[in-house]
Amino acid sequence: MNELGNATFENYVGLEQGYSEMAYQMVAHVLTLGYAVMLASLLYFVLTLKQVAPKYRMSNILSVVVMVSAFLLLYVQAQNWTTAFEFDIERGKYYLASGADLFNNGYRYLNWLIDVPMLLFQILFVVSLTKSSFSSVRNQFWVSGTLMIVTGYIGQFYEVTDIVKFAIWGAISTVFFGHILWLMRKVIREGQEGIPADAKSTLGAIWVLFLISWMLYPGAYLMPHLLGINGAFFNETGVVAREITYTIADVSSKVIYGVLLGVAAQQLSKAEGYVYERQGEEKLSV
Ligand code: RET
Repeated sequence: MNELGNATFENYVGLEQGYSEMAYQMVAHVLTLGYAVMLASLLYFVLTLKQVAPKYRMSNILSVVVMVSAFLLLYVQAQNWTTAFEFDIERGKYYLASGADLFNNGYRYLNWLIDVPMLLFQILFVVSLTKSSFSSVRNQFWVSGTLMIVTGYIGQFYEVTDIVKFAIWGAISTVFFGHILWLMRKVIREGQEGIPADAKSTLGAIWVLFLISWMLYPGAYLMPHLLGINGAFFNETGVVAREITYTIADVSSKVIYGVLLGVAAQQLSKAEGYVYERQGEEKLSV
């Protein structure tokens, strides 16, 4: 078993058990869906830029940055899957291809390194902080976001070979994650003060979405051991479950989050007298 070294469990499954047609294709398809959604949403965020007052537009711009980086890295992640395994006609399943790169979710982690700070900064352009300082919150988001990902990235290499290191790096990462959740809740609470009811409830929905979608990532990290260490998920079902979880998490934490922030920004813009439908009409009425 040791010849795979620090490879992640997808490779061990591909070496010994192999992937059925259904499992292999489900992963290939869900990875493709992931990057297709990012490209489509890129257009959405560009086209809705002017629907909000100028001071809120940075939120859309950051969504555009997130979409471009996610599209590229998820595309490479999908290619990594299809080249790492090949169909063996004798055995009727997909096995680890010889001579190709092994599969690793690392492209995702690298994508988060860009996207996590962007997603965290993004909300700061929509809410108005009453007590906290913008630059202090921004720096804390950046430091904890980066450290959470780097420590998790190191940990995921040990998911098969050294469960203790896997757990320790995962635990360190979780400390930074806890800090991010605490800070985000504070930012949203402050942002809800003194704004119209509709924008307030949109921010409430953003908090719930944030909490659920970000929790899915540690769930995917733990996936091979979620039903016992090297247990009932250490197989193709666990691999499919991991990629589906990542894709749901990505679409929720990047796209739906960005759309909801845009809705909040529209509600705030309207309350401040910015009416998108009337843009250009002023010139006619003078
Ligand atoms: C890791 C390692 C195990 C422990 C924890 C993790 C948290 C990851 C998170 C990632 C969020 C990513 C997002 C990406 C969007 O582009 C690193 C899996 C707590 C919360 C939002």
